[in-house]
Amino acid sequence: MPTKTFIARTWQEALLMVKAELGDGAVILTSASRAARPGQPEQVEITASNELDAVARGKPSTGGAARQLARVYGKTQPTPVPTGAGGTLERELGELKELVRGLSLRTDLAQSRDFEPPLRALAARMQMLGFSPERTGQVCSLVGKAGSEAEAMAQAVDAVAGMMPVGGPISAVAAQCRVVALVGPTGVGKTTTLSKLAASFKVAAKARIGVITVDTYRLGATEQLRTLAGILEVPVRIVMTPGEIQAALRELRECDLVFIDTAGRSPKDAMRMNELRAFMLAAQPDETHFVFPATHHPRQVHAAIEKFGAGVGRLVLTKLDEAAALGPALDIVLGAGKPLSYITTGQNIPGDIEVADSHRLARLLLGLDELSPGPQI
Ligand SMILES: Nc1nc2c(ncn2[C@@H]2O[C@H](COP(=O)(O)OP(=O)(O)OP(=O)(O)O)[C@@H](O)[C@H]2O)c(=O)[nH]1
Ligand SMILES: [Mg+2]
Repeated sequence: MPTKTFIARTWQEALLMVKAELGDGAVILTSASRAARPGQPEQVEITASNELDAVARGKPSTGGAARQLARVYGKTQPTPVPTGAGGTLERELGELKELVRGLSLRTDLAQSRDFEPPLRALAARMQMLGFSPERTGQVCSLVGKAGSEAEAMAQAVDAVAGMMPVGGPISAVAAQCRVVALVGPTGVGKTTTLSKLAASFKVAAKARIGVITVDTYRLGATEQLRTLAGILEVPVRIVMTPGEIQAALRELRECDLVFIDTAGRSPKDAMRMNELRAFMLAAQPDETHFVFPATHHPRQVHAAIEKFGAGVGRLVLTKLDEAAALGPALDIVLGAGKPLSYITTGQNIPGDIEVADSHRLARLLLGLDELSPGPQI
């Protein structure tokens, strides 16, 4: 089916019609509201297609709209309308509300005389990629006069890159025993990221690496690091109490870099958070990186990072490969209020990690770059 237009009384109704007829992979191409005629209710109109999915999967396309997008952006990677597959009704409703907010913003853009067609197309594109209405508006206002959609897109890359704070990689100085801690909520990828970093610095930079783990709570947590340490031949110290951490650091003082792996903590668990703070106070790391996944909702990041304390200097954004849409990553980074050090893009050790680069990230978020293979660290 090339494209289909749905007319309804409300955005929610229209979106439900899109989903029912075109399925979860539907992509909204245009939207508009029609002024009510005397005695008749106002109507909204959405034109959507489920064909862009085929383009994204590399299947040949026959329809005009998909080809048009592919032509305009060179590489087309549209994101399906988020529908919260497998989620609760509440979550689906929440996502629908966000979609409606996004559509309202697009309608505003479409109705504003200040916005030319290239800018309106950019706004539609950003909505498809999951950018929040606020960021879409912000980026569109930063894009100047654009003669074409491709030009608007190029300016949008610069605008998103300019908004994306990056703080550079870990600085390893030979014989300075730099201590780097990774903290964050449970299961976000701390140990995996630490393993990638330890392996990269050991192999590529020939740095002397040491590892300390204070994660003795989870069954098998220390095994994860012991296995890695065995393969890489790096010393590992397991620390049970904050009092032991200085002794472990003294033992590893010949290393160029000492990584500290911490237990995942729910920011809501005050007792465990205090324990973690006591470990960090005793360790006094030179760098503390907060690990957070691109799969979590941006609204969770701010409260989480605040609970982990003022010592957090940089953000590691993990699991970009698992995120349904990458647009929200901009809100995660801005919500965290910390510059990015690394992004991770898969489970492979040490391959799936990159030093955060604002232009690469902007191109990823805007669907112009592929996740892999990324630049090696
Ligand atoms: N797809 C994907 N999976 C990842 C990535 N990073 C980590 N993972 C996976 O996420 C899961 C949890 O990773 P861990 O490194 O154990 O997470 P953690 O934060 O140390 O977990 P806790 O110590 O239990 O708090 C594992 O299955 C990892 O392989 C990534 O960038 N992409
Ligand atoms: Mg862990």
